[in-house]
Amino acid sequence: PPRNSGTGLPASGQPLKDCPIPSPLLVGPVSVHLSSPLSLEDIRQRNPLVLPGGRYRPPDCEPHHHTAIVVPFRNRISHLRSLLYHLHPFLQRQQIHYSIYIVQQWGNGTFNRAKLLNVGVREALKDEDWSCIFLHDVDLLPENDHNTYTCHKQFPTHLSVAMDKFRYRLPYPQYFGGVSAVTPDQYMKMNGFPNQYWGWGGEDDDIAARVRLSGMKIVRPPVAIGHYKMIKHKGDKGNEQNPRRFDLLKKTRLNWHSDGLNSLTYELLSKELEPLYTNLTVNIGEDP
Ligand code: UDH
Repeated sequence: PPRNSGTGLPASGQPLKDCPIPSPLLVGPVSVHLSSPLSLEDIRQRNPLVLPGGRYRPPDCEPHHHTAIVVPFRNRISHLRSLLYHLHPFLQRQQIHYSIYIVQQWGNGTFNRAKLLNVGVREALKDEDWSCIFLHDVDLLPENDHNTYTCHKQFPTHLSVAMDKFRYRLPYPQYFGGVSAVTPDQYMKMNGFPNQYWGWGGEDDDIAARVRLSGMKIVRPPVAIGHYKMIKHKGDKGNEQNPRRFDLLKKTRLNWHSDGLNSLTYELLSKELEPLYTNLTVNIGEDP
């Protein structure tokens, strides 16, 4: 039933029943095809219940989870189409309340994934009291909807434990890249993510180190469930390997208190509620 936006109740006036756990809509493993992704308009038509900004709430039950998906982004429009095509139905089958945020780095300066993630978390929390924030690369497509996009109460979660690129195994024990999730409390506890990693590499290992240094650990779904397909691509212009990453990683222990959420500065250039996602365009400055 349609909701009455003033009261949060359905138009019938009756409060909704809690969504069942697990969701009866789950199908388990799905095959992900990457032939030509549909146009954004086609994807919108296939997802009629998604509201502007890429928001969704299950229409007939009260969700237990409120998840913001934050995607660092620049110049990957075909990957974005594939992600939206795949992720909207996937999340709706999980019966969660969610919204998708694309955090787009403005300009041609060196890419900075972790800083964009910091911006996305901060901006998403201005919209809603999200219980969980997903940090999601644009080129990773989940292959099993039992991999729920929800957070562990105590500890940060790493979801992309079995990527086809790494022959469906964890590449190394501390790996935290690809798709991971934190609650706002966990994010605060680790002082967010580093702002100083310009270019490819290292920032995900820094984030994993922060988890440990702030007294937490990483939790993961079973390998059989955490399957992801990565869309093949070449290295991006403006995201060359960062030669400083090894030196930076040696200093995480010293720097994590002073570099992160508490030192984040940026200029939000625009925020647009597109039909399938919220687009944040941001000036995060340049590698000094
Ligand atoms: N990203 C962009 N645009 C860029 C760079 C990165 O959107 O120009 C985002 C995107 O969400 C991507 C994520 O940052 O999924 C991580 O970047 P990545 O895909 O480059 O990292 P990954 O380790 O890729 O997944 C490594 C393959 C590069 C091939 C190098 C060949 N030597």
